[in-house]
Amino acid sequence: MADLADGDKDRGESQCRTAGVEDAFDSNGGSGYVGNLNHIKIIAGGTPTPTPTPAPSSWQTQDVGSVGVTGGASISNGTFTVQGSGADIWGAADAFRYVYQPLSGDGEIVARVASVQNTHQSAKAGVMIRESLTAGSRHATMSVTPGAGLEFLRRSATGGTTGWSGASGTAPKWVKLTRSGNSVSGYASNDGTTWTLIGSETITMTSSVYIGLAVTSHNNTALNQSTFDNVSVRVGTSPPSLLSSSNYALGRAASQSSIWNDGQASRAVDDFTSGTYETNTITHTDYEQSPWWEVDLEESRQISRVEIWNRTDCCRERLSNFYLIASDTPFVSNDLTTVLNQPGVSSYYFGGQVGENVEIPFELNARFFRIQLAGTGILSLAEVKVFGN
Ligand SMILES: [Ca+2]
Repeated sequence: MADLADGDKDRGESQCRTAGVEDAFDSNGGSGYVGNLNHIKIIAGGTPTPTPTPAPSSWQTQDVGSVGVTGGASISNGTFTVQGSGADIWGAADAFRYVYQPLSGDGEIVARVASVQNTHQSAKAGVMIRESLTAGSRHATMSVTPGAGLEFLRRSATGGTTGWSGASGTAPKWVKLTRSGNSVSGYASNDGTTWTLIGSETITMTSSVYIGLAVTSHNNTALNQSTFDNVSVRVGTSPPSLLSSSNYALGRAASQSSIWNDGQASRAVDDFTSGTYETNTITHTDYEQSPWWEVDLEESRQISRVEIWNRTDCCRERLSNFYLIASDTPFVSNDLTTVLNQPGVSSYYFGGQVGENVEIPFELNARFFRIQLAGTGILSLAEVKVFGN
């Protein structure tokens, strides 16, 4: 277990961090990549490397408002453990522990609140989008309490009162916040797939905000220790129908060895599985030696299977005899043999031809996924979906 990067640079806690991973942190706001910590000990099929590529965002943590006890946070195997004091997230000023990263513009955070310690029936563990790190900041929070149900909380004016929408429920519970323009919505779910809207509010925050996890004990003399898993942050706008998907590849940055006839790589992560090329949702490379397509999940994920959807209006045979390749570090070459021999790379060879689609069991932790033909040809993919458990 390792401490999260601490947003309070003055406290000098770096000596407490687990030996061997402190290089992963940069409390000066530079190249931290806490979200990639799993990577250090879980790499399938090769030699673990201690120097992973930095993820695009890093987590930081600090107390917000007048807390009675200094809080903390850590991450282990994808589980965030957050300790927070504070009277509440309520009224005109909040007091809690925040684990956050910057967000510019639209975005979304999803987490499963695995447990909420019962320091008070109205203690809170949830996801938060917040304009600033001051106590009276505008914010929206979707939280789970030990005895007061699920709460969508929001403060629309700096230093103003807190609005509330509620529903029944206890941990474990999935929670989600989406920001689209000035609209912020809070959702809850039992399974991370089917979501119920708890509340929505127009909150005019600056474009640059913070997005993350919040815990308050509702007892300012105690720390509340609560846990979260399945934490993910999406930056940018996606149609609501896409937001509840557990497909880690959806909307992520994709690339390929070449592009023919507007068959760009992003078409394989647009959630549309149509096999008809004219629907503009299928990729297409040139005819070339071992063409490839790949996607960056933005952080290392625990993966259980990959679904690959084929073009079906013609040319099904093109998607045959290929490798599915995974890595925690970027692929270094166009050359298939070089990539298969890259340290830390795992691969699955699919001999034969894909019909409409194929599901490949692929249990490992990885961030980058590539599909590469073994021979010369054209690579076309209708869709690629990467799922966890
Ligand atoms: Ca598609």
